[in-house]
Amino acid sequence: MKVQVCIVGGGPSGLLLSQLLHLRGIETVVLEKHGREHVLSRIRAGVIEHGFAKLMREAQCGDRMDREGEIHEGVQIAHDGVIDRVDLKGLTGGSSVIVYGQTELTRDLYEARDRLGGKVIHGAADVALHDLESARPHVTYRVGDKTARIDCEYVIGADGFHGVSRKSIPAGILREYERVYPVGWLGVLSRTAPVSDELIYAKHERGFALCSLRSRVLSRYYIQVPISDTAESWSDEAFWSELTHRLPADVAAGLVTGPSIEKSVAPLRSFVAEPMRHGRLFLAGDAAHIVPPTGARGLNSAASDIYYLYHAMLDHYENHDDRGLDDYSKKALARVWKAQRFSWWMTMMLHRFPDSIEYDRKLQDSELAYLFSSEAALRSFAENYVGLPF
Ligand code: RFL
Ligand code: PHB
Repeated sequence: MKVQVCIVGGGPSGLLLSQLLHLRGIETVVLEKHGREHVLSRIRAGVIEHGFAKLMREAQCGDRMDREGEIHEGVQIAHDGVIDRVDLKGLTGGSSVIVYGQTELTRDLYEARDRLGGKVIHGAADVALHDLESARPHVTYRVGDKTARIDCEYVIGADGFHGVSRKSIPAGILREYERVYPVGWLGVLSRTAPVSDELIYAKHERGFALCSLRSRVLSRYYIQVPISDTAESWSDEAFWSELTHRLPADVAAGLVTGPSIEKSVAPLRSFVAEPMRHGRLFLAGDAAHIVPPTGARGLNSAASDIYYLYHAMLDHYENHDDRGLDDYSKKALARVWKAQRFSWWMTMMLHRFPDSIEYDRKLQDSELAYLFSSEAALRSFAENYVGLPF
């Protein structure tokens, strides 16, 4: 098979780029290791920036998001028995975030790919990238016992943190920066009314907790757990009991509990790989960088990569101008590192780390005290949370 752009990974990054390029007449194929239902069963992000939402509309995938997504004009932080609110709208001159699940967004992208007859190959095993430093790279893969080859002009590595694309860049060229946190998030999805209209991030001496939602009848809650814990080691009852402990009493009193529909533990990690380009390979999204979920930046950072890459590809194919491709890594990384900083900062401020000393905990208190006593600090928080400009 011959195609202009071969995209490895059928998560949100890969699908969005494929859809955008297709609409401009640039041919793509997406190679996805898993089946569609598997991809759609991963419960992940819930908070979307307006820049990302705009890109979804440009990809003709925004209708359901605009109908069913909830606009959130503020977020709340519970600490020391009080709840403080960050007025995102007021502090940013009118901006906000959209609460719309990654599962739904990915479903919308798959349906859009179906409508246009986009090529997405599921169950692609043993994906390998070849001749990335030449003008004619190719990708090989296997489905069942059949192997196949795709000749292309560009390869996009959108295959997440555990994918093959980043590992195809020679070790002497790639630099990796990483911080692993000694805690995880246990997440529960339940068909219950959310405890609050707005997200509540809670700092507590027993550990961090987050109250989020997917709709008026679907809640998403998280609690910080030791990294060695598994979802199976937590019964629903134990989860609800621990969450109740970590929320202010008046919030906990309104908590509606119910059976978990999904329960999983996510490790907390900050990671950046540089550069994001090697020859004809361009990395995007979690393949190149990940953040702890505390600042809700992961998927949004993936979206900004796609924005830069999409425009760079358009300039190449429509205007024979390669400056966007040449600048991609530098431009994407500049924004990526800002999301890293914000996610790290929010994570450090709100979690209870097993190795923390009293001094660290006093600093956490003073971070919060400063945040809610300074309009400049609140404005900075809000500006980062709604998403820095692309
Ligand atoms: P994905 O979603 O990991 O998709 C990569 C796809 O590539 C496939 N793949 C391969 N395909 C072919 N060959 C191979 N060798 C392959 N290896 C892997 C995989 O099967 C998969 O389908 O990466 P992508 O598209 O870059 O998207 C990134 C986002 O998924 C991620 O950043 C977010 O989920 C992070 N995140 C959040 N981000 C936000 O912006 N806001 C949030 O509120 C938010 N909450 C979260 C989150 C992530 C979480 N977890 C579980 C890590 C909450 C959680 C709990
Ligand atoms: C979620 O709803 O899954 C969610 C929301 C905000 C975060 C992380 C996850 O910071």
